[in-house]
Amino acid sequence: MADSTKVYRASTTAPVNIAVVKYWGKRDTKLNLPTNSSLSVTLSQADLRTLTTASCSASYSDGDNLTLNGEASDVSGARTQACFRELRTLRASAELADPSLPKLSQMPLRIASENNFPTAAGLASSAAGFAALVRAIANLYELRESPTELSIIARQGSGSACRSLFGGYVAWRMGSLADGSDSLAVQLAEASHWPEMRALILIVSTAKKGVSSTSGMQQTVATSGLFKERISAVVPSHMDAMEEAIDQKDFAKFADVAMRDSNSFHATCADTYPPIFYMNDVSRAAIRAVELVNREAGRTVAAYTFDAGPNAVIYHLEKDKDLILGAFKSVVGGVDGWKAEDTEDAATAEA
Ligand code: 2P0
Repeated sequence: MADSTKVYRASTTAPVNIAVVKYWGKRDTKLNLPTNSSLSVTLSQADLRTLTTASCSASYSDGDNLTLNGEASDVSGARTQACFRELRTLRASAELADPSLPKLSQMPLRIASENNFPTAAGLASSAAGFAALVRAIANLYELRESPTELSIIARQGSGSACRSLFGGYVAWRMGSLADGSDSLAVQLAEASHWPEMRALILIVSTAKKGVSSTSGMQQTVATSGLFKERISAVVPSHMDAMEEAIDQKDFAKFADVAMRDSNSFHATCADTYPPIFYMNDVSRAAIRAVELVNREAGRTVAAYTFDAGPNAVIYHLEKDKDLILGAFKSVVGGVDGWKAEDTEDAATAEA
């Protein structure tokens, strides 16, 4: 007889990823199906990651529950429910195939998640959060699905989460099917392919963003003319060029595409009606600092990218670290409102 007090448990971590070709726009809001493919670099788990423990037991009498950094969080949201449902369905079919397996799919789940960085920092916490949630439950259920198959589930939690199932360089292929079964993440290269890659994260503001990504991108889809050009021509060419740059470890090309894609994304935000502004004066000072350090070096040593907020991520190679840190101390350090910076090794995370 099954032991009704037994607690089954599994833990995992998932890294933060920062897109260098950005996801912005959904063709299906329920399944988080995007209007374009995207590409990210995963940050080192030593610096930025979510640690999640999933457990289940027939003795849990209070239903499914979730804590984030020690505080109770809502599990009733459609996104969390979609992840639970899909993972339970996979476990239930394994239990059907092998009746000796304990019926974990029928037990309440408890999920405890902790970030090792401030959630308020405006970094992509939902990406690491949903990736860790999905992987922790998949481990608990001993599912055999690959990270790419699990990415289809994580995507339903938060679009960008599908890219955090892997370390290194990751593409989210937008797919074309209505059920989302081909909208998934694939690893393009391990972090070890280009171990010199680094990212410096400049925290401009820890304030919560004014317009959430989910609603911002829908406003852009509905109102921006520039957006049509972005998804039909700009992003497809950026995806090709970025994959080549990574394959060839060509930093100048990587930087050129990353900066152009960030600019293109923020231009479509400005072209949204009413316009959306994520960058502020300090963000723009960071862009000028990158331009200056590249000009003074006589080669491309740094690339900026900005997500749906004012914080800058500056990509550079290890050999140029002192140059980059120096540039940001002297050029941006004096700007009012500059809060703190976190140095960060990029792309050394292993999935
Ligand atoms: C990205 N961002 O590619 C882009 C760049 C923000 C700017 O993915 O609604 O939190 O959960 O699918 O994934 C932020 O959007 O949105 C995002 P949902 P998500 O990283």
